[in-house]
Amino acid sequence: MERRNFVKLMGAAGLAAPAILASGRSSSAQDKPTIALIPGLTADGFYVTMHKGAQAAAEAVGAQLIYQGAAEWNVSLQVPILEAVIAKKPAAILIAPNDKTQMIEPLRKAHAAGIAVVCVDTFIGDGVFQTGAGDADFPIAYVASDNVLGGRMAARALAKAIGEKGKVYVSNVKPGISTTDQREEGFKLEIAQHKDIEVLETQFNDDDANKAAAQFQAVLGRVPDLAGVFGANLFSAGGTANGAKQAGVAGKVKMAGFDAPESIVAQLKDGTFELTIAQHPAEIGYFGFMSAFAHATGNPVPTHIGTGFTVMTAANIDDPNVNRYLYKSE
Ligand code: T6T
Repeated sequence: MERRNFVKLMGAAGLAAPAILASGRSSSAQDKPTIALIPGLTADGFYVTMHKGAQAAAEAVGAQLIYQGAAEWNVSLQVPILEAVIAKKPAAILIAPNDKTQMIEPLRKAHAAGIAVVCVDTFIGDGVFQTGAGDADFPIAYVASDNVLGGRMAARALAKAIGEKGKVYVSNVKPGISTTDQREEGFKLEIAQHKDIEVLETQFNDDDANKAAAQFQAVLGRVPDLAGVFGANLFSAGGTANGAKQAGVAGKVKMAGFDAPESIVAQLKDGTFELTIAQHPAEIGYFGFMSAFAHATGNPVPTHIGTGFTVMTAANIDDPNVNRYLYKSE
């Protein structure tokens, strides 16, 4: 690392002789970059937990974090928030874009204003950045779970739970969201290896758990021998589980979930879910913030950081090494 960058990083991190830097300038809070985090939406334990990870990183290096988001998953609500954040001129913006195509132009404005963009959780374009190819490769990094793999993991578990045969469907948010598109892709790629399982048409719920519940009941009405469902995110899984409970088939129609709100504990124990795939949103927030901070202090960063999963089942949910990955609700 160049000495100039090292001194900057150490100064910003509060690790160097704090009062006076080599230049004689005093180190103060104003020297430290301000970094913003814009979640996919605020009312979601996944992003509440990501915020905590980003806050921990900000405190570790003594930098400022701005957190601002919309209450719903909706591009037309996320764009004005992005614009308001750009006006504050942070050094970098971490964002979970609500749509992989529609958020490209709004984010290009941040890039044009000299603000580094880091995609966390969801991406724009194809999620491969800094290659010089395509029109959406300007973000400096993408920090997220491997969502295709997550979909495959859910498919394998669901296939086993239904005895390798029968009809299943995916309850999903809406097309155009990188994460949930990739989960569905991974799910279908894996199920294609299980010849006696039929995947029915995907049900899109707009991130509305009530809609996911109603859709479950409508599908069950048409397909009484429905064997299983993959709920591709927190609201899809939670809503579908409620639908199954109301229809009296919780535990009979097998369910694989994605995400880990606190309510999942009881639903694993009572058999509503076979498993859920917990992401590690605090890691995403922490490493997203650190990537932005490193860049803002003149240091190179990897263009992609993959974070992990924890598979939660009734058998392991009481293990503290597992339930520490439950999402925080506030
Ligand atoms: O599954 C997460 C996130 O990864 C996805 O992009 C959107 O939905 C969640 O926030 C859960 O509600």
